[in-house]
Amino acid sequence: MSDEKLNFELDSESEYGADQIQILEGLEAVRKRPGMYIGSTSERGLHHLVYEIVDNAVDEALAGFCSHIIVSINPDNSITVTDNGRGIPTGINHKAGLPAVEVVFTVLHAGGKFGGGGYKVSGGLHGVGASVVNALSEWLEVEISREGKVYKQRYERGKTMYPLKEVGTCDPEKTGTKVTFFPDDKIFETTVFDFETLKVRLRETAFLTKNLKITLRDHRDFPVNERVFHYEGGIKEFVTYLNTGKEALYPEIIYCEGEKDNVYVEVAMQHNDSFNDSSYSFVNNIITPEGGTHVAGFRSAITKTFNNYARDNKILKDNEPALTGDDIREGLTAIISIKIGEPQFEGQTKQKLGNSEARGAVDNIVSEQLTYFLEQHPQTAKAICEKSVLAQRAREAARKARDLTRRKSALEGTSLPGKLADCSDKNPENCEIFIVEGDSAGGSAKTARSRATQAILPLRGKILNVEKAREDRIYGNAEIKAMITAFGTGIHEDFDISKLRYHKIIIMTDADVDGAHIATLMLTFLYRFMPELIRQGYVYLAMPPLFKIERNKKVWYAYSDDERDRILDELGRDGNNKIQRYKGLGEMDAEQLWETTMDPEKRVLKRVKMDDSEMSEIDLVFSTLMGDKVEPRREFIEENAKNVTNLDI
Ligand code: 28G
Repeated sequence: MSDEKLNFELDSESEYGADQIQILEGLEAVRKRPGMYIGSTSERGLHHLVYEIVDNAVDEALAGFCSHIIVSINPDNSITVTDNGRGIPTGINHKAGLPAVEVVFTVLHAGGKFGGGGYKVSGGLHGVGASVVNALSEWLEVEISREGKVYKQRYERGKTMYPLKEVGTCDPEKTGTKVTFFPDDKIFETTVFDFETLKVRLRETAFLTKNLKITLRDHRDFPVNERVFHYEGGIKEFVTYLNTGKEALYPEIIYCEGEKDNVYVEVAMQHNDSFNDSSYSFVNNIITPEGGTHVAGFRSAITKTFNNYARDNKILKDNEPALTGDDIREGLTAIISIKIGEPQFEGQTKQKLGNSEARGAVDNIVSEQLTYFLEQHPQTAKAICEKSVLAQRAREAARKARDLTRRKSALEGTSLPGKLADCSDKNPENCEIFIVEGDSAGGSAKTARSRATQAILPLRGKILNVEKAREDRIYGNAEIKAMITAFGTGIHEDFDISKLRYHKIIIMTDADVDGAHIATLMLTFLYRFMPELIRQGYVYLAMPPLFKIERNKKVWYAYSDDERDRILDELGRDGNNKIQRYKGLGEMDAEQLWETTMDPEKRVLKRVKMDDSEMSEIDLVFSTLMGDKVEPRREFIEENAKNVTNLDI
């Protein structure tokens, strides 16, 4: 990062006053270009402020000194984070000539990777920490309990308001840090925190840090909304959680743990009866959707170990081909979590772990401990190997089916599906495709569309639930094939985003329960086969209106009950209003469909968003909603009924 010069470590020679100036310049740089430090100033960036502060408390937990973190959303939308760690040191740091705590909050990059004995193993998006949060807060207050005393300091937009002061005494046994901050509305697009967003991320953090208790409280609600996350089993419980709603193939969670070459490795896994690979990897508690050397080490270990076991125990005959990684990972839920002192990230997006010692460490630890586990649990070992052999055969059948469709499309001379009404513009950036439920709505949409930039793909009836089908059946499904060929990107390993033919993929279904179900089936398909489309924000839901209101030959459309009521209040609630409730897209003629749902100038689109930190949760949502088990689905819907955002993702 370009602000290296602001790191006081490099400036130990300079005098007190010069440091002060540098500090202000440092935090000013953060305020000038906040995106560089927290990714964005959107809702996502806002929530990152909380994670940065919580991560510091998690570091204190990983160092073995903190067992409980409380995160409170206050009535004014400020956030308070409390930990029961040692308390940030208050003594003067001689390099900076300031109390250590003031250094932590006002010097960019302070509390770096190797400060204060233990190394920083958790760490936020860019590992920048508390000073960035301080710079981007209208005000921030820190209170420290240490050695029987309570200390306090306040900052406004990063500027220290008064020297660290003693504000009271406390039981010397009681130590810890409390930070309250109020995000600056001059910086952020929104300063309203979302309970669900924090909930998902804090639950994940608790799973990844066994024995750490994290409490989340929302004081904007009465009574206070509280969730407590505390998992003695850590990532083992994470796997159990992700497998809710699926049938486990065997009772145990396979668990491997160890340290090699300064890489601390933890892996937990269990197979289920689905066909998906639900594996998630983390480096220093941060999810790595693009994987890297740690994931490579894991895959190499399980492929080797299961093949050896299957051969040694004659589950795989000498003349049969080896199981592939894909075969073994069918229906696998796994968490791969490593902690490493200096993670190096590579690739185009700098998100792929590059440290070669991580590959060796994970491979070694998993190979050794998994081999031992399989010897100790022959029934489970057999169940996994047999499932993998079935997967191998199905994959062979799928390959044949795929080859067949490739040849067939080559014969027909075009790869585009017949039902697709394509647009004429060939620049994907200008183009959008509407995936429309039902032939009649599809017909209206074809008439209504703007031919240059809008393509229509009508789908007949319900699409296949990919959560319950194996690859060979999926490739045989006409609706799914049509979507794959229309998008142009290919799927799985062949997926290439640069070949995407439309930069908006718009799912258009009826605004009722069936429509929502069909939209969920489509999203499930997209998430499992082309998650990158969702991650990069190309997928949208069309929002058809729920009501048409007519009065004196004038027309209004309402997209929710509230909006209908507001319009009626404004018009006056007398006998002159004609209200029509739309039951389906089919009830609108082409002109109405254009005006209400397709016209880029007037329509409402909802972008399907997926934050990296929500990936495992989204996996759970799909498998629970689309899976076989009724009870977890009912519980899930009950828990999330008040929270629509989670259901329509
Ligand atoms: C509540 C919200 C966020 C934290 C600690 C504890 C220590 C610490 C934090 O040290 C490194 C070392 C001295 C400057 C370390 C306490 C060693 C001994 C700590 C937090 C850099 C920082 N005693 N608890 N930092 N120092 N909790 N919670 O931030 O020189 S940060």
